[in-house]
Amino acid sequence: MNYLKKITGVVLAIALIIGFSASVQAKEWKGWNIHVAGYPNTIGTDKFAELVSQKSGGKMKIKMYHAGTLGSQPDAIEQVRMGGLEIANFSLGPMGPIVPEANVVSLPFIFKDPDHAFRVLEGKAGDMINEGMAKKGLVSLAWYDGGSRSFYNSKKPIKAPADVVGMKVRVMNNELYSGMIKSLGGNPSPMAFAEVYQSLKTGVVDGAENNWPSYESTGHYEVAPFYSLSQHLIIPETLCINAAVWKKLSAQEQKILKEAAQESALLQRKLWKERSTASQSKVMAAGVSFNMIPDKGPFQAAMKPVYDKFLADNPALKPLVKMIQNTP
Ligand code: GTR
Repeated sequence: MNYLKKITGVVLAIALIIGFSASVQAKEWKGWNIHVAGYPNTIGTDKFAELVSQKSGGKMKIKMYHAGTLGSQPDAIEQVRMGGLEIANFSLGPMGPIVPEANVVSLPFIFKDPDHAFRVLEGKAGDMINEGMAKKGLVSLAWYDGGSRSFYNSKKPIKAPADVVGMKVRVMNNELYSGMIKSLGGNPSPMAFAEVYQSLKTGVVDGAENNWPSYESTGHYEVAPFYSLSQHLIIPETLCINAAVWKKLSAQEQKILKEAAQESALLQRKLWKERSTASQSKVMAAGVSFNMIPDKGPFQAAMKPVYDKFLADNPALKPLVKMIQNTP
């Protein structure tokens, strides 16, 4: 009898522990971020971790690992999906090959400007992207600004698609970007972010494309000083969490994460605007040759095969593409 009581006691204790840990975080979560100290996303994700700790009275802990120290972005996306990492700030660019709904933002020129992208994300199209991510094990908590990306290279100003012909251009890992460069007559070279500086420097690639803050923070401007304002891609970023971890949290804990993420996003977006201007000034002062592209029409027209292939491969995403294009 005594023995039975003991067993029942142990079973009860285990049940209590399991029940409890289902809603209270037991270990410190690991967060991935690709950017260096002082970058808007680095400050934003640190703020997120700080707010989560504050709002949970120290019960929920996140340690952010910056500068891509926990691996490349495609690897980190897998890690967060599988639960090796819990939290991350990802660009939707490298997520596209895994989450088809998220890939629509990587269609060149789909957004009018970064504010248009945020209006889209706040509407039904954003819900569809969220659902697509959730199906693949990622829950988006907030959207960060990724500005708009333009071409830069070590050879000459790009003014028309003809200037890209024969150029070796680094792209992020996503067929859409390779298609984009091929459609302009260039040779795409998919490569991890961390390898781009050296590749530009040694001539493995002639050019790449990114927003002002990344062009500056990576030092790419030192080795590829021609920046041409094509603004061909506007790729929003997400602050996200592993879906299995998310599902185990109590409603209160989920609320804490959401609120902290939204607050951190407001900060990131404010800092983003400031950094974009500051980065531009810095690279210009360092002697970058910058040009506008008054007529982007030929670049947009050249993207027809990219859209055609994407829609042929993903017919179910046609309504989402239309929805984005029709969002005022
Ligand atoms: C940055 C972006 C990173 C990464 C990088 C790249 O603008 O914030 O997440 O995608 O571009 O070009 O690899």
